[in-house]
Amino acid sequence: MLTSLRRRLLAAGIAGAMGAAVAVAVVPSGPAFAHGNITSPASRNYGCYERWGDRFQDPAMATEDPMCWQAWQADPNAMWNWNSLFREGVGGDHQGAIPDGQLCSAGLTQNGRYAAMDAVGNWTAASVGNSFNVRLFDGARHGADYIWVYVSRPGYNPVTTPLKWSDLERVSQIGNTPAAQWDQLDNGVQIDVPVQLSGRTGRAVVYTIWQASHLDQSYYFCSDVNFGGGGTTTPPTTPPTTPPTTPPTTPPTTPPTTPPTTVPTTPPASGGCSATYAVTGQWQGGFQGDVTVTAGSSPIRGWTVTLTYPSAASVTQAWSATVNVSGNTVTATNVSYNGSLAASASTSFGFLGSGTSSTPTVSCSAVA
Ligand SMILES: [Cu+2]
Repeated sequence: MLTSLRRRLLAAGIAGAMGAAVAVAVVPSGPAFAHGNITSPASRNYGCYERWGDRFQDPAMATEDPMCWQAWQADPNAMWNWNSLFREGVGGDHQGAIPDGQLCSAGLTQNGRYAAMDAVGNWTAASVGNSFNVRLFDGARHGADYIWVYVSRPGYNPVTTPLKWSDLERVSQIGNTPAAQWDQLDNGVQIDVPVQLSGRTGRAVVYTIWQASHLDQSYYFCSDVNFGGGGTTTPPTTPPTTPPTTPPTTPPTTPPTTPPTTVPTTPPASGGCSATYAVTGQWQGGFQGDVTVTAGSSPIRGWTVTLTYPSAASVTQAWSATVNVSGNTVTATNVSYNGSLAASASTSFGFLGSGTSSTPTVSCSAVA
């Protein structure tokens, strides 16, 4: 079941050195992954994720939203990892770190994953008035040392011209704001930065720098707007959905197209563990599976969950577990931080599969 989607994901490097081998290991790569984006007016990659994530291979996008189409073709990881458009160690010298023409990719950060955001053309633009809010969603609850909002100057045309620092004027900012002071959501926090302009019409780019209160981590976002385009910014209908903030890599999250299905395991051996499996998202060509692992009546020091599918399985990404695929079987073993569970305590892991989800049988074995 090596679908074209999987080949494309592989080509794009989403799963590292997975190759075409039958057995794969996807290991979380570090604790400092990043979590946030401008959800309104949506940044280029967040907007492409939000509008097309559940049908990213739909050729209608090529005509309806061509800049998103080119972005998905260039590297779908720019959308799946919509929350990781950042650089580290910039030391506040944003202009020194990011050359003109590369502002929207944060200077080709993450090995150029977001390069398509710099492409010049007719990006879908949000209609805004001269007063609007820039909404930053922070799924990791980093909070901000500061948030700077720039708007491109009158006369700059993003449809025809690469964006340079000299095109930008800083129009709003907030200072040190811990996450506790942001709006609290189930899956993170968000904050609105008000912008007040006058006399603006037509297209512009809103450029936001979020200096997260986490390491020296700076995020850079291009949002396309159309002033006077008939109203104020429409906030997203729902806050973005992300998995818990602990996964080092965040998978695509899309609304499930079918109700999640939960499969209980056969009763655990005494003192062992049990696991439940649920499909929490499904889209053309792939799905997200989440598994909850629960210790039995005594504490455990580690666990292995085995999912056996009716046909060959394919996993493109996983978090909070070390996942191996062999034929029809997906084997997931705890990582260092979630192996030890008190009696009856639970933890969870997740993964992205390619193809269509089918119902596996689930078993759990514990290290006592
Ligand atoms: Cu982060």
